[in-house]
Amino acid sequence: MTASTQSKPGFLARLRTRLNKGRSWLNYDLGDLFRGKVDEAMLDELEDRLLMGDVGVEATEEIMTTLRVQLPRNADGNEVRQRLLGCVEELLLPVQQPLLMEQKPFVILVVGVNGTGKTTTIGKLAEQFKQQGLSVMLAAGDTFRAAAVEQLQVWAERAGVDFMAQAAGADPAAVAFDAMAAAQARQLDVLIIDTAGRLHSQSGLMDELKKISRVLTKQDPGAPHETLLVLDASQGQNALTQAQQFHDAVGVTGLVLTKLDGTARGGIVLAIARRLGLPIRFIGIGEGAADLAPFDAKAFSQALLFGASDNQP
Ligand SMILES: Nc1nc2c(ncn2[C@@H]2O[C@H](COP(=O)(O)OP(=O)(O)O)[C@@H](O)[C@H]2O)c(=O)[nH]1
Ligand SMILES: [Mg+2]
Repeated sequence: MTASTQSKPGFLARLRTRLNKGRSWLNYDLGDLFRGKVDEAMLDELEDRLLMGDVGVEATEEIMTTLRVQLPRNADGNEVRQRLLGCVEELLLPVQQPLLMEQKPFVILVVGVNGTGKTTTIGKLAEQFKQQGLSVMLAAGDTFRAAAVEQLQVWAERAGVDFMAQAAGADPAAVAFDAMAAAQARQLDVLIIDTAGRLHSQSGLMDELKKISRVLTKQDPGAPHETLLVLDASQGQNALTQAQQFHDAVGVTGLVLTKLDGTARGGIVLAIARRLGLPIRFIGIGEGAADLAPFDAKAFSQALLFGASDNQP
């Protein structure tokens, strides 16, 4: 059982128009460069613009080294653009690893800072999994904010999936324990557990997430099968810092990058891929249930460099 099929054509069209707010990164930031002469100065300028586009030092260096080696003498702007697309694809392909859900129930623990889109992503996944014929339960592990429980319940009802919650202020590990027991008893396919993004202290939050994880492992040695970190791509370098903190504390196994429709800096995805090397499972490009899809490295590279323009290779 795979988490989802390839992204649908409608999603790709929306990705192209929404990524970097409809103006492709290339046309917006790099376009004029490729109309001029290709020389050292031009390549230096390209390097600067990649850095300004949040691509990060490591990914930029890798791209520029490859470009300089590959570019033939007398290359024109179009040639540079094509090679750049190849470099971007090469950087992103290793992190294109769809979620495989082979255990039952397959337990997904969703973590991340407040407001990055955890609850919304869980709701979208619930709808999509349900449409694929899977049985799903959502567990309200964010007991810190009362509204968080209701928000998740609305998604569960809309998707028509099982829902498990306790009173606000309850121990999230107890919620996870009960949900796991119920999902096992009902022989459900997938259990997705929401968590808080902020507590009184950062170390308190990490301890709580570790405790939830331990409780699940006691019930099923393989669980959680996926610890999914949700990052808001519009937060740029901050997203990278968060990823490092969560990964060190709880051992992230996959990423969701949200709000790619709300940033002019889609280049952060390259920095994340290069720096963390963690699988990017899904990307989010809006608030609706259909605005989430498995990460497709080639489609994403095309959208990043060419946007909605007709000028595609
Ligand atoms: N534009 C956009 N908004 C999103 C996306 N994902 C989530 N949101 C919005 O971000 C806000 C915070 O989301 P929420 O799921 O409550 O975040 P949480 O605190 O991590 O659970 C909500 O208003 C969501 O609708 C996305 O991919 N694009
Ligand atoms: Mg939430």
